Amino acid sequence: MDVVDASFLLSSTDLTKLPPPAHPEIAFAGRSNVGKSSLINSLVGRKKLVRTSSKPGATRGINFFRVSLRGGGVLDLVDLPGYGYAQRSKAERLSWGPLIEGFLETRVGLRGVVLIVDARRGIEDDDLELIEYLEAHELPVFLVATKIDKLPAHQRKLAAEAVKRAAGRRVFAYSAETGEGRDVLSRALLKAANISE
Ligand SMILES: Nc1nc2c(ncn2[C@@H]2O[C@H](COP(=O)(O)OP(=O)(O)OP(=O)(O)O)[C@@H](O)[C@H]2O)c(=O)[nH]1
Ligand SMILES: [Mg+2]
Repeated sequence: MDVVDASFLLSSTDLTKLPPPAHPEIAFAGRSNVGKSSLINSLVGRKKLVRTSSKPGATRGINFFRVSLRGGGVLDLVDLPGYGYAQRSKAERLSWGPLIEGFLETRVGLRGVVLIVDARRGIEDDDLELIEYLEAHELPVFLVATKIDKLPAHQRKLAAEAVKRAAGRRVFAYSAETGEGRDVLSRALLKAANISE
């Protein structure tokens, strides 16, 4: 992704306050602490665009980032709050479903969802549920196995293959730490957004 400019637009838990759909959007979803925000920073090549944390629950609302690309294209990247984090308040956990589902069902500019899993943990039930939901809503899914750098080199391919088998779909191996997988995923996302490089 040849980024000219990247900036934070807004964060909200209110679907009516999100930006009007001016540009193609790509959303990033996954379990809490899996590395969603780090992946956005890595894709965009800006270390501190999105706040990351070693503690789960860092990303709360729906966060919009706007990226201008060298060819003139503009893409909105949407960081979604993670699921599966037990320490959140009950009210927050209960509000997650309607908020995310409302987002996924109403954004007319949404071109795909990057679903991120930890390469070491693989696919879990809530990830599979989200994949089924996205398929049912005919939203393109980009399944990413991230933190691949945390595995010894000889286990990386096996781990990615295990995720692929469990999900029955293509998987992108990724590391926000080393940048592995960045170009392949970038290309797939730009294609989905109909932006030529
Ligand atoms: N080694 C390594 N660490 C990573 C990678 N991606 C993320 N991390 C680390 O994992 C932790 C969580 O990363 P975040 O990007 O904040 O995760 P998140 O999914 O946005 O978390 P929430 O917003 O809390 O749901 C941070 O300490 C990151 O530095 C990776 O590819 N490799
Ligand atoms: Mg985050």
